[in-house]
Amino acid sequence: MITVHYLGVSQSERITWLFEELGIPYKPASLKDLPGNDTGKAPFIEDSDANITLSESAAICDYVIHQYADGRLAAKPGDKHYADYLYWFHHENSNLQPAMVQAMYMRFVEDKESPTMQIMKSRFDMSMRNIDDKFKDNKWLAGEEFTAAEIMSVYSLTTQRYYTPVGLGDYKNILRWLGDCSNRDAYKRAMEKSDPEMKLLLSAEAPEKSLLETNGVTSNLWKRE
Ligand SMILES: N[C@@H](CCC(=O)N[C@@H](CS)C(=O)NCC(=O)O)C(=O)O
Repeated sequence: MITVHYLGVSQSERITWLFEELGIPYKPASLKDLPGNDTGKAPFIEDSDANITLSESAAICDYVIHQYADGRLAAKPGDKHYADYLYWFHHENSNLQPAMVQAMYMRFVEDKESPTMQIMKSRFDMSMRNIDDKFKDNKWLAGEEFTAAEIMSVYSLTTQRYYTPVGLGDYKNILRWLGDCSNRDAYKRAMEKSDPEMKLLLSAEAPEKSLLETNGVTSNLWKRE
């Protein structure tokens, strides 16, 4: 049995969603100080059958998909969309999430017109435009099927916006895709289990303030009304 250690309002939601999509039993548990979790971050899994512990969402997705699900939700070498799958699966933690985290801190820089800020802003805009453009002619990130690339990517454009309050009004294609992802029963189940109190950020509107400005997750900003 795999125990999924998670934190609320966090990237951990990817992993509960993964398990719900695959229909594999798992034990949800909150994150605590555990041997093997050297960075202290969530998500973190313990696989008691294999005597394995693992952090990093992308590594956990790959591990569970290939160890327990015969590669479901991943493209395989030789598949038409294999390269697309690899690109978008890794794009999240190497491009989109770092862009979101940078933008989260940019809010606190006073001189918004400085050359550094201009460069960072244009990189952020480019990253968002890149993903929106992807959905102009594509329902999903990698071909005709929903894949783990979706599971990796949704967090940055939804829950992360409690930390980086970015509106999505200029990104209609992203909004359509978020609607398709969030309509999945597995997504609904996962969010209900891992963040039952959280209002989901699925529309264009973002909170006015970041959780960094309002007492973090102890604030009421992220709670359902
Ligand atoms: N790259 C990691 C990021 C993990 C991460 O940053 N998790 C945050 C929550 S979103 C965390 O555990 N923060 C607690 C802390 O830093 O103490 C992944 O994809 O799993």
